[in-house]
Formats: sequence, C-alpha cells, structure tokens
Amino acid sequence: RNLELDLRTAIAEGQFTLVYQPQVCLKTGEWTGKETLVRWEHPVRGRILPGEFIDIAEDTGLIIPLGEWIIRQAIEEAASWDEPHRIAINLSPVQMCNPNLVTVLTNAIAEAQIDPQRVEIEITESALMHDSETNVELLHRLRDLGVRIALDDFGTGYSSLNYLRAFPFDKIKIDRCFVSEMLERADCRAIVRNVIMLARALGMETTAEGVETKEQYDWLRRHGCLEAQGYYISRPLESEMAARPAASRE
Ligand code: G
Ligand code: G
Ligand code: MN
Ligand code: NA
Repeated sequence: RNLELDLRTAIAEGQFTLVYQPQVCLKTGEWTGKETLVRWEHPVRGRILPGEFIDIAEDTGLIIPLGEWIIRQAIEEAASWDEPHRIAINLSPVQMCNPNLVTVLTNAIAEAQIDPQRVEIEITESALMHDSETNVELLHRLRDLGVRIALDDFGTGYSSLNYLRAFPFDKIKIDRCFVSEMLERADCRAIVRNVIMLARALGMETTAEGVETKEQYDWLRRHGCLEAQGYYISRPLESEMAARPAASRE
C-alpha cells in the first residue's frame, strides 16, 4: 500500500515519463506509428514499469488523473514530432467510465492542433466485457472525434468474436503470446494466420505485437499482416529519440 501513497505524490509532482514503441508497415518497412508506454520515475526506486502500478492506479481511481495526463502529454509530444506518425494510446477499462474522457481527448487534440486521424486509442477486450452497450456507444463517440480505435491484446480475453461484431475496429493487435511461439507451434501459427484473414475480411488492419526475430517478421509479412511491433523493430524509444527522423537516429 506504500506504492499507493507514492502514486498520489507521483501524480501531484509529475514523476511520469512516456516512451514510444515504433510500429512498422510490413510492406514498405517504414514506421507508421508509435505506441505510448508510461514509465514512473520513482525518486527512490528508480524507473518502475506499468505492470507494477497500473493495477493499483485502476483500483484507487488514480488512473483517471494519470490517464488524462498521458493523453494530453502523448498528443502534445506527437504533435511536435518531425514525422507525422500515428500516436497509439492505451486506455484502461476504468478510464472508459470517466464521463470526461471525450472532453479530455477533444481538448487535447484541439490544443495540439493534431490531425485526429493520427490518434489511435487502444482498448482491450476486458474493457468491453463489463457494460458493453455503454462502452460501444463510447467507442462510437470517440470515432466521431475522428480518432482510430484498435483492439489490443486480441485473443487473450473472452468471446472476442462478439466484440468484432459489436464495433468496427480500425485495427486488431495480435497478442505477443501468439507471435512469440508462432514459429515453434502449429497451433499459434494457425491462430495468427486466421486472425489476419478474419481482420482482412472485416476490413480491419492488423498489428502483430512482440516481434523479436527476423524469422517472425518475414513470416508475418508473407502472411499478409499489415504492421509489426516488437524488439526486432525497436525497443520503446525515449521521447527525444522518438521525435527525430529515422535517418538521424543511428
Ligand atoms: O510498458 P510495458 O511495456 O511494460 O507495458 C506493460 C503493460 O502496461 C502493457 O500491457 C500496456 O498495455 C500497459 N500500459 C503501458 N502504458 C500504459 C498507459 O499509458 N496506460 C495504460 N492504461 N496502460 C499502459
Ligand atoms: O500490453 P501491451 O501490449 O500494450 O504492452 C506492450 C508491452 O510489451 C510493453 O511492456 C513493451 O515493453 C513490451 N514489449 C514490446 N515489444 C516486445 C517484444 O518484442 N518482446 C517482449 N517480450 N516484450 C515486448
Ligand atoms: Mn497496447
Ligand atoms: Na498489447
């Protein structure tokens, strides 16, 4: 519970930073977007990964102010990048219950003067599970703002196919757990291949997560996956690195 107290202080004092993991188009090899990942720069413990504090932030409601900061900060930073890559932002299911969410996003987009099509919201299946009608309505309101909506960690929640029918996502993110074992296991390969085909049939894009090897990258490209993200392409980049064009980065 110490971490909870620290988390309140951290939000008040702004101890968070954002890093950005590139996503590459498998056809052209060019970076098309970057996923925002939050880091806590704890004054004593050093850098803490979200796996250690997002749960606490959700349980305490602190994810609301933290999430609002992430939205504003990520959009502001992305607006200043040299290249107009998409900016993907993870949304906690708890944030979807925040009545201010649409306003926060609208204002952030207006203030940064960013093309809303550059903003992509990542939601997980669990976000749709609880109160799916309200949440589907929220997704439509977000879509009306002009932002894109991605379904994150696809295949790891419940009754995924029903969600695909409930809302026309722009993109499906194929979870790392399938990608990492894809080349060793025929069942994972079958799942990835069929998610790619399903997404295409539904008019949705696909991003494979957790791509760590050239072999995985090549396999995904051959099987028509649109984008890839993972250590093989790039680790998450510090903000100032994310801002620079690829050519000046090495
Ligand atoms: O950053 P890392 O690679 O450790 O991410 C671990 C998990 O934390 C991921 O599943 C990701 O969805 C989640 N996460 C990272 N950044 C954010 C964020 O800004 N908001 C929310 N809600 N979750 C995040
Ligand atoms: O839950 P979500 O997929 O949004 O978060 C991505 C998480 O996966 C982050 O913690 C990120 O650092 C991590 N990650 C990104 N690329 C790779 C990868 O290629 N391999 C592994 N093992 N983890 C990755
Ligand atoms: Mn994500
Ligand atoms: Na994910």
